[in-house]
Amino acid sequence: MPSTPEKTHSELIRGRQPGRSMAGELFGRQDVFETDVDVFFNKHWILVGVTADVPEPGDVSTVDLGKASILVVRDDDDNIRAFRNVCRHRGARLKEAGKSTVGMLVCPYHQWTYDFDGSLRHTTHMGPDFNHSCKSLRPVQLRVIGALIFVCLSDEAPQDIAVLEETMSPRFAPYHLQNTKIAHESEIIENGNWKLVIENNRECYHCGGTHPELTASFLPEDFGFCPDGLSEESQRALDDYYSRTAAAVASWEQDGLICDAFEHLSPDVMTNFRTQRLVIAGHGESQTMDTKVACTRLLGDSRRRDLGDTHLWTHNSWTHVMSDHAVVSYIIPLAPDKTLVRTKWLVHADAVEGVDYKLSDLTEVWLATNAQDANLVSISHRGTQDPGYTPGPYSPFTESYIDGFAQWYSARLAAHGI
Ligand code: 3BY
Ligand code: FES
Ligand code: FE
Repeated sequence: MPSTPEKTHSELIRGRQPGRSMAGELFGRQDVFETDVDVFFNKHWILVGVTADVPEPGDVSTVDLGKASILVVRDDDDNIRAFRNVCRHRGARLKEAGKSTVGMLVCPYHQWTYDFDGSLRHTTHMGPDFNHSCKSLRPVQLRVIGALIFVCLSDEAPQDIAVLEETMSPRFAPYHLQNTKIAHESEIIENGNWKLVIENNRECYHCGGTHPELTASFLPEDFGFCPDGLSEESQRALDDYYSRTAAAVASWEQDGLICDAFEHLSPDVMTNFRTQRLVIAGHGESQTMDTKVACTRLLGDSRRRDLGDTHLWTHNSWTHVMSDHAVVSYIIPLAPDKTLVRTKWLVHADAVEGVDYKLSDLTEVWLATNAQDANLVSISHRGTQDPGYTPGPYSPFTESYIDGFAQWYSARLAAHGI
């Protein structure tokens, strides 16, 4: 019997019923994965690190992304630059993934030597007529927003990165995020498709049942839109949250701090993001187990500990900035069922471990949350690959951002001819 031909990527995505989850093939198929990487990671702006990855001139951070690899370098004038990690001689990788410090960028193969501005400074055996000037490293477009490093591998980088920059620069400014250091980093290879990682990050339907550490400090706003199932206790907690929010927003605005939600998520945008200053529960200071600051050396100049949580999510990252520390996570797709999640905890550059902060207090909430989410991503990936899976309905109250993500995903593929 002839087998039914496989659906195309386009048929799969456009066959999705509005309000329902995606077809399993969109998470599991190799061809879909390759197109996703090409469109969403090679043609859009992606977060690949923080300025504290390269704190001093000559520091290099190398990020591998599919077949591509990117060198992020701090030059002698403290500018951060990005280049393709490909030698202009015969193409060897200049640096392996990870961090290092160098005087110049020297190719390990035949020692072609590049300056931090990418220009080729030195070669041997190439003869007197060899023109060095046309063999600079290929630059990669880069924007530093707060401390976040975004790059775009495409020559036609989406222009609406300017919206992200204009929106986030003033929100991040009070925290002086470039004057931070990495107190801790973690890497998890999650056993699931990158879209499941992002979907999971865009809903907190699962938070109450999964994240006891996070929910000590985190009260998602969309919790309030659920019209059913709220116990008296939850309703009281919610009323309390709304009155706290109103009071906190009034006092933040008095201090000139930007609070309102800004969403750039519709299918016609290229750079997909959301931000808002969220109220922290309990003592209202930080995403810690006791909801107080984990680091007594605060970020920036403010002496206020109750600055809430300025969150930002993009299609490959999520960031939370509080008065005492920031947590930045970003994802790199590795395979249809494997996604690397890197997380960095930032504190004031002068903060001293054991004096100003205890590492376990700083990292406890998000280490636990990330591990819990990794498990959720794994069980959802495996379930969607089961022949028994059929797409199910999103909650209109707590999963609307996932439906929005699917619409944006579809529109961006269409814009690239898929
Ligand atoms: O679970 C997640 O990935 C995120 C963390 C905060 C709530 N949730 C949307
Ligand atoms: Fe780099 Fe030859 S490939 S110097
Ligand atoms: Fe979660």
